[in-house]
Amino acid sequence: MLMNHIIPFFLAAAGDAGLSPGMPVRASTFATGVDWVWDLILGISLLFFVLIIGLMILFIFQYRAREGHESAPTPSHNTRLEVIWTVIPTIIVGIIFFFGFRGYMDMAVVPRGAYSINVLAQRWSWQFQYPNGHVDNELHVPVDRPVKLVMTSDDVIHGFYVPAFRVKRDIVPGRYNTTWFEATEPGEYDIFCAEYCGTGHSDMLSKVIVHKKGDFEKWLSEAADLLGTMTPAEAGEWLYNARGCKQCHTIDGAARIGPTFKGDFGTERALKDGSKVTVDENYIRRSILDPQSQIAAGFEPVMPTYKGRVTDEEITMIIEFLKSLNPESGDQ
Ligand code: HEC
Ligand SMILES: [Cu+2]
Repeated sequence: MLMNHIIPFFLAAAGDAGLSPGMPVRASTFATGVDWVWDLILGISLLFFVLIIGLMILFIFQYRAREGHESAPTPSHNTRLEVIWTVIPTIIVGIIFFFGFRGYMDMAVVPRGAYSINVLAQRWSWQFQYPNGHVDNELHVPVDRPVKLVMTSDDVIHGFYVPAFRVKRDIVPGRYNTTWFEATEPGEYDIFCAEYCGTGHSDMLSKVIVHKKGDFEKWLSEAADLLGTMTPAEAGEWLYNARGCKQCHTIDGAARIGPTFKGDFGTERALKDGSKVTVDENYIRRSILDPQSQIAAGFEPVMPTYKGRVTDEEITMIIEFLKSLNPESGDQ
């Protein structure tokens, strides 16, 4: 009765915007339920706000000190009143708990047969790995199908947050956290990191792309051999963007968290321990696989290792891309 008639009735009455017109679009099966609890709590709060402030203002006038009015002795106890103001809030809190817990359980229990995607969060980018091995920095999903995310972090705590889906879950290093959703509207939606994770936190953005029926499979099979359709340097550039290198490095000459790659290849690099190396293929390879072994002077040792996360072929592509940023190196 409650589930099938009363709630839908109130939702319809509240209209699409609900009580809070500023809410993001609703693009997953969770959105309606979450908004309903939100509106319920907001509605109750508004009701009591108006009631309490209204009575307060009324009483200020009605019971103000006046000539010829003696104040009555204050009653010390009123059992009926105290029972009422204990029982009513308890019922209200119980109702809020009921809906909140129901929604929580819905979100916590992944339906059978959900499509599983691995998520790796690292300072300050996202990597989504699909069942066929393709790794992307954007999350592509099919519409109208439950999608399960198995998420872990490489460094600190991050938070996977898609407002349009009303989905938010912490990602903790050293363990897997899962969440799921079912997108209902094809389109593009924002992904934010919802856990302050350092300098680049506010840049830790990505997108969910919800594909129309049938388009997802097409995208996935094309994406799997995307790199094969490019020149090595182009593929390297794609990897540079997709693997999160650009969150710490630049290709325009400005130093960020790490050195810029503009004009870097073939030059001398001073290391923290006082020695010097030439930025060549082997140095780049070693920087990617074992970044702590040679720290560039003037920088902090914060680069994560990419061991096991990029193939030798991909490293070669990245090297080709970095080479192309210094035409003077004579290695073209
Ligand atoms: C969290 C930030 C961060 C990310 C992400 C990152 N790096 Fe780095 N990188 C650094 C820092 C800081 C240094 C300098 C300190 C050092 O040598 O470890 C560095 C150094 C390097 C160097 C040595 C450059 C030189 O001129 O000495 C190379 C090459 C490199 N990174 C490549 C990459 C590639 C390729 C990726 C992506 C696959 C990447 N980095 C991702 C922070 C990062
Ligand atoms: Cu983060």
